Amino acid sequence: MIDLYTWSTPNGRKVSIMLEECGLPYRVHAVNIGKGEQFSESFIAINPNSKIPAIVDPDGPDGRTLTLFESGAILIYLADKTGRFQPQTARGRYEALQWLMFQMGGVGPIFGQVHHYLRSAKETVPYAIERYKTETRRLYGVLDKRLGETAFLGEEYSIADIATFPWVARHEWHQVALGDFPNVRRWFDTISARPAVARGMAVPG
Ligand SMILES: N[C@@H](CCC(=O)N[C@@H](CS)C(=O)NCC(=O)O)C(=O)O
Repeated sequence: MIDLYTWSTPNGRKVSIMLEECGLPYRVHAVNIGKGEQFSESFIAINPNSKIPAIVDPDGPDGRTLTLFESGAILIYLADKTGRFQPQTARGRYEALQWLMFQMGGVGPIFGQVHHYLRSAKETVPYAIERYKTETRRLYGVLDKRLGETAFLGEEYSIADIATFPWVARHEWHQVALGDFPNVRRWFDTISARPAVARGMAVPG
């Protein structure tokens, strides 16, 4: 059984959604990042970067245990392990990976900065709020254009959508009205209706 180290955040929920979608059995270990549990010696042994999510799969490549951090790497690993949620053609696979990396390098870090400056910063920093909110809306525009051309970010529902969904689910946190981006709204509603997504979004309980 896979051990999942996670917390109630978008990066953690990417992995619980994927595990639910794949029907893989897993055990949840809640790492309370508000209390600093990510800095414990036992967790640093799993992720030297002190961030959730991470997994330990006793049935890794060659039948040996695999310990993995970085949500994008975990999603690719689980897609390779199961042969699911990534297109089977080389072209389709690279296209899905492109949108997965767009999430990892753009959506996650930028939306995260808006959340920080609007909800957690010890002082109000108008320049930072403006900068990251503007970039967030620009990224929504990119998503909306793509989703106006295709049903999902890749050519089919894939790890690219699974990575992006939990961040868009926090649209109220980054003060984006989904009605302004109708293609993102349609995509969001479609994915929200998947039972595995609802279960993954409820982790850790
Ligand atoms: N690039 C990493 C980011 C992971 C990340 O930022 N995790 C956050 C929660 S969403 C965390 O553990 N924060 C605790 C901290 O920064 O101390 C990934 O995608 O796995």
